[in-house]
Amino acid sequence: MKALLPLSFIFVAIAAACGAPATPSAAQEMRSQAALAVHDAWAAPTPAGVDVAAGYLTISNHTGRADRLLSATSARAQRVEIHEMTMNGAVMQMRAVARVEVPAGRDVQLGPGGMHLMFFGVSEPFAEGQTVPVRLVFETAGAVDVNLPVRRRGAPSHGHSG
Ligand SMILES: [Cu+2]
Repeated sequence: MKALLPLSFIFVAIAAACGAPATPSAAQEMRSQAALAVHDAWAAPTPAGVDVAAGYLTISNHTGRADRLLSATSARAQRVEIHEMTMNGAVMQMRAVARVEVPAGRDVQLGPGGMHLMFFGVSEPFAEGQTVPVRLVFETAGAVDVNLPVRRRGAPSHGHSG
């Protein structure tokens, strides 16, 4: 993703120089259609003394083929797991999943009450206003780096006992 940035700047610079509105060019449009996009990413702030945190994001698969999210890592945590909330009777439980299927042409949401990223070994609490860097590793797309802004949500965040 980072390697694409200079090209974007050039497009914007050219558009600005020509007095044209800075809309995506056809070339950019094609490129984004052939990529895996991550958006609506965020992480919940963590209270002091809590060393686990949850992160959320949506993956849009604009490629023509299915992909899989295999793992995630972050410099802000010792490890990151992909979790899923499930109902066991009336009790909501969480379990780690080995992968997340991302079908072609579909959006897969990791959101509160469903799948999420779980950060373990968070030494410095996630504070509002910070961004948490996360590297997602997909089977086909490879590594995708995203930044999760830390912000609050209306609903209570779920806890973790261990
Ligand atoms: Cu969890």
